[in-house]
Amino acid sequence: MALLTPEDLKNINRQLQEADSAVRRVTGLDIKGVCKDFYGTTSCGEKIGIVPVTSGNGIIGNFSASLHAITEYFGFDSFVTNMPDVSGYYEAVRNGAQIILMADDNTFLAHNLKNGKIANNQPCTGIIYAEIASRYLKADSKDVLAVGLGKVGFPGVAHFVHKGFRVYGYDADRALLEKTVFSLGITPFDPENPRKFSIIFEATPCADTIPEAALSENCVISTPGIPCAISRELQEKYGVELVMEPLGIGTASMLYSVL
Ligand code: NAI
Ligand code: PYL
Ligand code: MG
Repeated sequence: MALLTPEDLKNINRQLQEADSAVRRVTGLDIKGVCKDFYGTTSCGEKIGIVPVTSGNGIIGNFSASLHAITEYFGFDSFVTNMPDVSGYYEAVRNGAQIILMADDNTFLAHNLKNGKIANNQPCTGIIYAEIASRYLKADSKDVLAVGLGKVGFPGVAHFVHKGFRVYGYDADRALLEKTVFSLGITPFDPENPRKFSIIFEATPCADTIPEAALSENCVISTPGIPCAISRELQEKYGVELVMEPLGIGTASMLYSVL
């Protein structure tokens, strides 16, 4: 998994506010509104315990603090444990946490201890970015370009297919592309022979993954991928509506899915 850096998480409150404005322009609802509507759940200020985890590459600077800011932004009552790992988990439960948030290098989970529901960040992120893009108020068709079909991208693409969108998919890994074409019935996108889209979904760990020829004027690019899939110049040239944020939208999706 491509890991976040402390730099990605700088000014998380500002990044969240900007993402909220973009989601409102794209869908007419804010992030919370899309999550509530999609999952059919509402939050009542549940208590969340955030447990830092030291295994593998260890603690990421700003990670727990960002989760604290994000969960408070969405109206939850959260705290970061003083101790990491198993001791932190014990501390979170003893201090009344209803939901646990914790991540190692492979899995970022939300576990609701009251109802037993558990969520994984990768599918929750793919699904909510796809859901946001699928609601684009100015979309000119139900055609979607999806770039990156991995652990975040695949569930996002499956979600578009489930909602009746025609997905044109691309991944640099030819075998993965063929597998996805076969399992989800999508159409392979040929970057050598591109066409324009008003809805684009991207989930890769690379920059500049979307060919200019695929951009239509005022298209939406909904992308959890870090770094950004498109340069600022192209964004401005085509008036792209960019939905991109490093942690909060996916975390909101996880939390609303376990309420
Ligand atoms: P993954 O490694 O499972 O999938 C990435 C896919 O992108 C791979 O299949 C790879 O072949 C493909 N790819 C790489 N370069 C490409 C290119 N130039 N053109 C087309 N395809 C290309 O990774 P995963 O877990 O799906 O994560 C994707 C990105 O999403 C990462 O940058 C990760 O950090 C980010 N992420 C962001 C979150 C958020 O809340 N914003 C949450 C979770 C992940
Ligand atoms: C959840 C993110 C989104 C992108 N990549 C994923 C990532 O960076 N995962 C690793 C999270 C590790 C957290 C670390 C800590 O500070 O507790 N163990
Ligand atoms: Mg990217």
